Amino acid sequence: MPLISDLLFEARAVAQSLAEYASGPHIRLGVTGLSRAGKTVFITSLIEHLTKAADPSLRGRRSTLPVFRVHAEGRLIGGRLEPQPDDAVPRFAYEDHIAALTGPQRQVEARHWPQSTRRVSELRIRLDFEQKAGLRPGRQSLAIDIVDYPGEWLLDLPLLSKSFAQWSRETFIASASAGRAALAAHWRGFAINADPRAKANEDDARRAAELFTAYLRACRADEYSFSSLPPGRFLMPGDLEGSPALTFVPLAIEEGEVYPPDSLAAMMERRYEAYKAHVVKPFFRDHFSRLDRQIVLVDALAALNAGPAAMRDLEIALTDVLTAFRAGRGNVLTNLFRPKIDKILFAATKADHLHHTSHDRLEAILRHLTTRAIERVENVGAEVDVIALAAVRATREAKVNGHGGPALEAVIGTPLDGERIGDEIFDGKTEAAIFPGELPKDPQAVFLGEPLAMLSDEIDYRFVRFRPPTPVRGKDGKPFPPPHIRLDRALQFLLGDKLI
Ligand SMILES: Nc1nc2c(ncn2[C@@H]2O[C@H](COP(=O)(O)OP(=O)(O)OP(=O)(O)O)[C@@H](O)[C@H]2O)c(=O)[nH]1
Ligand SMILES: [Mg+2]
Repeated sequence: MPLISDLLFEARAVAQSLAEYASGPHIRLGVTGLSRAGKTVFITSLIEHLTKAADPSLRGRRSTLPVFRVHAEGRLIGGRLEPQPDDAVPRFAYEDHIAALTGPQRQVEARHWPQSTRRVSELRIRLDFEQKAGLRPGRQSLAIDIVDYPGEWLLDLPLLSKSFAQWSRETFIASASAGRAALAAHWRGFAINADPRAKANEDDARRAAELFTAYLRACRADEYSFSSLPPGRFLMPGDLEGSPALTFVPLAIEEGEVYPPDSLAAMMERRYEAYKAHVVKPFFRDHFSRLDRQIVLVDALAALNAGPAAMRDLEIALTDVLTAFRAGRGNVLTNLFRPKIDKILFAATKADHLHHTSHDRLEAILRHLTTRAIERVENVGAEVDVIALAAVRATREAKVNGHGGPALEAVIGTPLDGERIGDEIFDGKTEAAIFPGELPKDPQAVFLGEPLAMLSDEIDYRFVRFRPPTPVRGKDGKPFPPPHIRLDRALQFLLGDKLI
């Protein structure tokens, strides 16, 4: 039987749809990805390009979105921000983020990447455009609601169909894998000694949750870069920071066994079920179910750098993500929400760390991952594509003479303060030529053998983080939209068919 809260949601959803219908054509675009994947930078750059693409003061510059047809065909009249329709959701802080990326005028040294974000946010942009001749001619407009939400929350969906015992068992098995066992040792040591039948005690529960969260956090660190680490709120708590809703851990219990109501096992199970009912479900119902299009940003370079175990884990995470998109199409969640997403783009971000000769290879690696994930999920029910992009290009390319050897393909940028290669430590002010090395031709190679850093004998793979590019400003001091790689292709896939 549907819950009253679900019925209320239905009623609200109908009212919302009517309101949206009244405001003309619109689309809800979800932007997600695990922490640091590049969501904030992507949305900021996208808005910067869409609001300035047709700006008359920037006319005369070569189009920076040649593959985005509505713009390339000269039909884009303009893009402007509008108040978003959801008063209860924080607004995406676009102005703060673009100010961070460019820095104040004449203070280019102040430019920096935007702050990490921790919760859902939203922004509406309206595009005015000329319809294509032959169709209903004349001016048209499309409202695009962009929703930024943590990918960690998406990976919680499989929990809804798992009992506490089943989730516990799977979490223990995953934590015993070769890549994770050492990171899990502390928590497992504690968990093995915890008696599920013992009387529940809040101090023990809190201590166990701290150890479990420390294990998840260690798995996420750069050198391991694991992706599949539910429950999502343990790493990305949003509004639940410090809340007792996050004080539960998996326990070594038997499926079907009954534990006394005041036992540790019963308390943990209650909290696990509460997490599903009061955290996971509302997120899917209130945010996810309303999306029309989705881009999933993936920091594939971080996983490549960390090695095959991280790549295999990324594949599991992508499979779970795809399962979420398919949800409602004939499984337990049918009553909860019906996703309407008809296009999903998986995007490997930060492609500017690589020379362009490797961009297609990065795309091929992500395609390989998603194809395998799609095979497992079967029938995603949406068109899926894959891209390698840089929303903000922080490097340029050059050939640099090797010492006596052939010229090497390098990328040039300003490494962040404190980044290092070997003994060299960068100061955040000086440009450097970095030889990123080539990605392997065969995408399968990255799932086997050594971390990418060891794949190439001739050049070792080098990965440093760069500062944002120095902004170029027009005569009026306004910064031009930042350089990018394939952002226009992403826009065409996600929005192109709504702008003809
Ligand atoms: N070179 C380069 N670096 C990027 C790009 N996009 C993101 N980054 C780097 O990745 C970091 C994280 O980007 P964000 O956009 O903040 O990532 P996020 O997914 O919003 O991260 P959270 O808010 O922490 O979940 C930035 O601080 C940059 O260092 C890009 O296009 N090029
Ligand atoms: Mg962010």
